[in-house]
Amino acid sequence: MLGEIREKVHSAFRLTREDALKLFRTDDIFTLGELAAFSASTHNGDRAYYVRNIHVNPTNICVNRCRFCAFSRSRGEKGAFELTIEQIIKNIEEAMPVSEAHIVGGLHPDWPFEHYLKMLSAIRNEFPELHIKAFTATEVDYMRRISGKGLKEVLWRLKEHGLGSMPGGGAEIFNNAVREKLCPEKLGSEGWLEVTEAAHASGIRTNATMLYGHLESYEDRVDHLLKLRELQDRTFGFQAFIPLSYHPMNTDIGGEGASGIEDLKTIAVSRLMLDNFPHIKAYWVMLGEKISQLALLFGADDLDGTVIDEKITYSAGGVSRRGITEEELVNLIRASGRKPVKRDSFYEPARKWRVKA
Ligand code: V47
Repeated sequence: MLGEIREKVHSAFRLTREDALKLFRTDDIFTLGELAAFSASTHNGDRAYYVRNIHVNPTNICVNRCRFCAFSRSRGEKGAFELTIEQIIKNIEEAMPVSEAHIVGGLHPDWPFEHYLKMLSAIRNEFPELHIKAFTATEVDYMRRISGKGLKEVLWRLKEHGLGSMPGGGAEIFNNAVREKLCPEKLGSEGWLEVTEAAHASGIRTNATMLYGHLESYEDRVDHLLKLRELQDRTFGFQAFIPLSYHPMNTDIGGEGASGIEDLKTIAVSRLMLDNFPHIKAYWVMLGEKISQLALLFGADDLDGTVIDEKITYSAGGVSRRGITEEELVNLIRASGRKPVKRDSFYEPARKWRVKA
């Protein structure tokens, strides 16, 4: 049944919407995995990447109330927190040696644009060699609104103050009818794509995500992938795509979340459809270590990294540990038959780097 698709994959022909739907609907998970693994090998050989990183969530106070999010709080609500810049620096200091800080948080009602710039400058001054991957397209759009500045200027100022690249969050699912049910106040899909395209035009590389396993259909997932593929054809600014497996606990929409088979299928179809994306990431915090390891045989080539203290997944019932050692990541990768490569934030093999004395 997948014979025609196999031929296309082996001759590097672009897959269509119908192909993607067929792949999502197949029960032949082994053939799907084999095709995705073949595709991954054409992009990355037998390499599987990881990075020494820390995730920092500066605040969970957010003006939006996304119905899939168990992390956000209103100002003054029980469990609300906001880190000072000094606390952020201390958290990074304690995590050293890491080469990357991944920073995303809520849309704080009181922080001015200058606060984000100060945060970046302070981190850059303290850790000159650290790569700062910060702020989703949703946060950047919020900065544009609170500052009254143009998108280009916001991006330029972030870059000037130390932003190295942007993570892929906030994309959720692009179908606006589903998005309206999930996160009515959030930046719409056109806005997310606009900010991302502007970031690429400003020389800022980004990732892209897709939240799946909630109210969306296979058609919605395919549509999401096609929109990303189209944008990447124009900009080539995306580095990695990360399918995010929805965690239902403590959320308004509830539900069950995706099964392990759905997780593997989504990784595999993403690898096959996003032929212009260099990397597909299996984010172990959301998938769990075991499914992430299997994902390396289903088209993924990156496990993210040591992570340390991410709070978004844990708020929604994530059961993976709060961090993983480099040795454990290497062992997970080796046991899958892939070759572990410690990378920097642009997927170059990590070089030795110094911690400020
Ligand atoms: O945008 C929120 C998702 C995202 C839930 O770019 C949830 O390298 C599952 O984007 N269940 C933030 N997901 C995380 C993110 C990310 C993670 C790792 C690597 C990168 C990267 C980006 O988390 C949000 C949203 O889509 N999220 N709540 C939940 N209940």
